[in-house]
Amino acid sequence: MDTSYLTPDQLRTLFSSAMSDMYRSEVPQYQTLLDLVDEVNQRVLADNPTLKQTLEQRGELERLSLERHGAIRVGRADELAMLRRLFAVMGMFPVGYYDLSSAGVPVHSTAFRPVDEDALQKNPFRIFTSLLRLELIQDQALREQASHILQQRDIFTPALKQLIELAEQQGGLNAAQGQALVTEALETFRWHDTATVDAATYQALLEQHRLIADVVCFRGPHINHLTPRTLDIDAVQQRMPEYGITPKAVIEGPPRQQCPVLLRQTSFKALQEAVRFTDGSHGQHTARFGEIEQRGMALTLKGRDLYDQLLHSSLNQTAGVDLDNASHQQQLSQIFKAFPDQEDALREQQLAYFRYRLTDKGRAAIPLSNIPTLQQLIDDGLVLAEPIIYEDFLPVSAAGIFQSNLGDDDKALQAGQANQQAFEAALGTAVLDPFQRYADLEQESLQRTVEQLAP
Ligand code: OOG
Ligand code: NI
Repeated sequence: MDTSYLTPDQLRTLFSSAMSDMYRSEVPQYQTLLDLVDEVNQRVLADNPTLKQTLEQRGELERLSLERHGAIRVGRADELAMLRRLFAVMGMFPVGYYDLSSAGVPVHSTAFRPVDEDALQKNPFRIFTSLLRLELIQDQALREQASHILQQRDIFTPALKQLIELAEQQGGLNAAQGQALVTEALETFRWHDTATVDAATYQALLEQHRLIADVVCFRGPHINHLTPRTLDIDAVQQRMPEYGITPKAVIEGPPRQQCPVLLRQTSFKALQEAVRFTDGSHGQHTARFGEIEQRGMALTLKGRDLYDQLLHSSLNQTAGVDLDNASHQQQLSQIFKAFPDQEDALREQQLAYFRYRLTDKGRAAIPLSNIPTLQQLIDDGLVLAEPIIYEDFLPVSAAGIFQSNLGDDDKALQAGQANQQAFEAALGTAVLDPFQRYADLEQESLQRTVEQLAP
């Protein structure tokens, strides 16, 4: 018997590529999006030899076309808890709490993702995972009905649950078991074109909120999008129509900057797909789409506060106005003039996180008996500060992605309250604090660098 275990990174890579294959065949337009992203990425690389070289050195070139994240929505606490166990086997852990109810979307969420730098480097695949908040359904009878429907289903195959337990007991899975885990996991995330309810029930839930119908009326939490990385999100947004793809109205997140920060995202609008109800009637369901992302620097709490403040003043200025993307970006750029756009300034004002390392000159200077200030080390060219990439999500952007894919006619539910405690109780553990992760990374790199200089 094979007793050598696959690493969680290997399992995650098997999983993400199997999900990608499945989604491409389920949603052909997603393949079209991948083709467009690839064309734009190749053009950016051809125009930017320095960027190409940097990506090559970091080993990122061959991973460029791999998906960076996907998203699912579940309806029950125990479903979320089992997902936590499944994703842990693949080296993905819950980071961050996202309250979408403040934007009228009746879910709260976390991102299951690799945490260590090394694991992120190998494969950063994440799953943005939302839990429906049934308590936000006002109609009591409908709330109870939704809960009852959800109780009837089991989104995990018996074999999957056994393999998760086996992995936990053994501390890993061999190649055959790992392959089986991935195959079984796909059963959870695949699309079902038959609903578990009749057309009238579907309609009633849809009218409460489209998301509720999406979560409650199907046998499983179909993957609702996958998201590759683009090197030029503005170009992809602009060119989608050429490829017969309808983009959402605006790119979410910060405007284009010299020093990109956080996360910019856009998607194509969810497709209308044929579904069959238990009464034999046919209908259409809108849930699945494709998305792209471009990541920048991770911001400190102070930087994030400034980002949130500027974003909200932009949202307030344009409330009730339907801006196209070009006008939106222009307006956003205007407001973001207040956001420093130089690495030095971002570092000196402690707005972003950095990773420190010795330069060649720094290594040649070892041992240094008198260690000057960090700024001096940087000014003298002994130490290099590189931005740390943001690996998480943004609640306002996520709400924008949700909303644009639920149909424009959708009413927001009454805004609810964040309830991280209830989410963590369902999950069975606390979520990790993303800010703490970046702060630790920065601190560790600084300490390592200084120790190297003065051994
Ligand atoms: C998740 C939407 C959020 C993102 O990238 O911010 C998201 C969903 O629609 O289920 O994926
Ligand atoms: Ni997404």
